[in-house]
Amino acid sequence: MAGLATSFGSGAMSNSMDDIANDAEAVLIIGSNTTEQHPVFGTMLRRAVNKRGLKIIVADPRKIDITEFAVLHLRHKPGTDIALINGLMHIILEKGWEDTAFIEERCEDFDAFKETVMNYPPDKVAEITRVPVEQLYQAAEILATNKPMAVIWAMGITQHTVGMRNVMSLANLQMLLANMGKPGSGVNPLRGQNNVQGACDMGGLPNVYPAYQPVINEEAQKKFQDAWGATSSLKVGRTVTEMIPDAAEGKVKALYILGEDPVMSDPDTNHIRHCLEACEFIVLQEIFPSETAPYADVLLPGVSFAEKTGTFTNTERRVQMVHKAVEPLGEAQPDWWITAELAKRMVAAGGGRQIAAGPYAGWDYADSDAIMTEINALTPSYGGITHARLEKGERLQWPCPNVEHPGTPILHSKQFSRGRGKFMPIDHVDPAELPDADYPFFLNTGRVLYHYHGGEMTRRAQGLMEVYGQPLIEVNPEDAARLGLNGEKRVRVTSRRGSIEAEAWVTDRVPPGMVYANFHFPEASANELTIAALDPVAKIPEYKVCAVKVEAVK
Ligand SMILES: Nc1nc2c(c(=O)[nH]1)N[C@H]1C(S)=C(S)[C@@H](COP(=O)(O)OP(=O)(O)OC[C@H]3O[C@@H](n4cnc5c(=O)[nH]c(N)nc54)[C@H](O)[C@@H]3O)O[C@H]1N2
Ligand SMILES: Nc1nc2c(c(=O)[nH]1)N[C@H]1C(S)=C(S)[C@@H](COP(=O)(O)OP(=O)(O)OC[C@H]3O[C@@H](n4cnc5c(=O)[nH]c(N)nc54)[C@H](O)[C@@H]3O)O[C@H]1N2
Ligand SMILES: [Mo]
Repeated sequence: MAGLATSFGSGAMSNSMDDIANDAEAVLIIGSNTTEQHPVFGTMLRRAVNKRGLKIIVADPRKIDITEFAVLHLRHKPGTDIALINGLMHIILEKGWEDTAFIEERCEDFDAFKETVMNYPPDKVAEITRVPVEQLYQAAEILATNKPMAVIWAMGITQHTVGMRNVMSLANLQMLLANMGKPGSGVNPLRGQNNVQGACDMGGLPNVYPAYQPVINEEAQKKFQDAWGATSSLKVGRTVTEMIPDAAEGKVKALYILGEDPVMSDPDTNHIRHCLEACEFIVLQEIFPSETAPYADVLLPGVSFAEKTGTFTNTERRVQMVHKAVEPLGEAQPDWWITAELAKRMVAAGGGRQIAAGPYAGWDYADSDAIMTEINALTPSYGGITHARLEKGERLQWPCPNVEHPGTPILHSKQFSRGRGKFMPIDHVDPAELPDADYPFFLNTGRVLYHYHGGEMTRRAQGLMEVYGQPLIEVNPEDAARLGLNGEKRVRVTSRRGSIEAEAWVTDRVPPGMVYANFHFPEASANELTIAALDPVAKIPEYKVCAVKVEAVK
């Protein structure tokens, strides 16, 4: 999701968990189920509330656990974040709470932005978002008058057709209040997986080499060509959400899938099955035979996190060393080793793009330390992050350009990556599919504390299955009564794309008119229902909004 890079560069947290927990006076948690999905940070925030009175505002359609620690819960309609943030900024401008000096010295394009925000008076915003006008005023005052204030978000903000625009709106808010470059402030997307930040940093994106060096930049291309002795095209590649549908159209003929389970995790599962069936050749590198395994022509056994040595880069850009704790079973091998062996064979068969020599041209790595040495040489922000320093216990956050550098806990303290921070005028746009007479409910999807994504790992843990052993669909008590659930527990949820049946959890965690499902169990995965509408820039699917009907199963 570094596709979400705006004025802020890479789409990483600008600040660190420590400084937010220690120094923030207020925090806006918007679209992040922080205590269930980021339990370590969630605990730090709860402690900050109890110990020093940190003021939390939660903006989330669901009554998630962290709302118990919040001074205010804005329960807006899903997919209306832009209107909500514009409404808050409208009030901030009306009251003169913006930081004029910061805006003049550090930012640009304020006027066009202001003009747009002026179109979002509180009563109009209340109508779009269903948040009462008084709450909008309360929220704006708390956010503007408690400094520093940090904004924290996750998938509730990005998994929309306006995901990128949502993020830009939050950046506008923080520039308006000068909450940038200081402890306890900033724009803080919580990255989800142990190493999704590292994967993006290493160029696991269609448009960049490691450290976000653009593939369309000839200088960057030459640098990697000289180092690797190989070419790549100067064109931006495809994202996952484009590749798999392209397989159905014959535009992609083979897929090498590594550590992904698209049958469980991609939107509109029926369509995904069709695409995988149509694909000529699929290699799947896994640690378990997942739901995607039946579609693969070849299965390659990788090893799990506990069976290998290397680094993970976490949500706050901190590079952490992990060590092999158990020996791999059978023929399983580290993922890097399998990939290198595949590459060697491709080069030998003349199918690779290896054309010349270069200091890092071969694929003969002795271990992950040797890979890190190459990273140090080619990835400026990781220049000084070596295994030796990490082994000594140094806590290193990139950018860390050389071995003397202590790392960078807070970004943008003097200026933004692009120079001046650019205000963007952003208007509310409706989600791709809204409830109507045939499909009258909002479907919202995501996770629960006890399971991880497709559940391939967590459904194998007996203790977790004892606590949460089947998929549950959250249904509001008013809706349960209206549907005649009456003690009957099972519901059928149907969208234009598919249907699932599961037990209902009747709870006011969801508002009336909305149900919430997870994608942890193959027998009732939310993705049978979700829509494959994508953000036009980031190409992330709109997992957080589509329309469904809900029926009691007798
Ligand atoms: N236990 C556990 N932890 C995990 C994971 C897991 O599978 N299990 N996965 C990891 C990964 S990869 C990720 S990406 C993160 C995800 O972490 P989160 O993004 O925190 O998790 P989600 O369950 O996707 O929930 C997002 C929140 O957004 C809210 N929301 C829904 N729609 C909207 C909206 O329109 N606007 C706003 N403002 N909020 C909305 C939901 O109610 C929910 O509280 O979790 C990580 N941590
Ligand atoms: N409806 C809905 N769908 C969603 C989301 C949502 O909120 N709602 N969230 C989306 C998000 S944010 C994410 S990140 C995706 C996650 O989607 P996926 O990445 O597809 O989900 P995982 O279940 O984590 O799949 C990872 C697979 O990797 C395997 N694996 C684990 N460790 C290793 C390893 O070390 N090596 C190898 N080779 N394999 C390994 C596991 O067995 C598992 O089958 O789901 C997305 N899908
Ligand atoms: Mo994620």
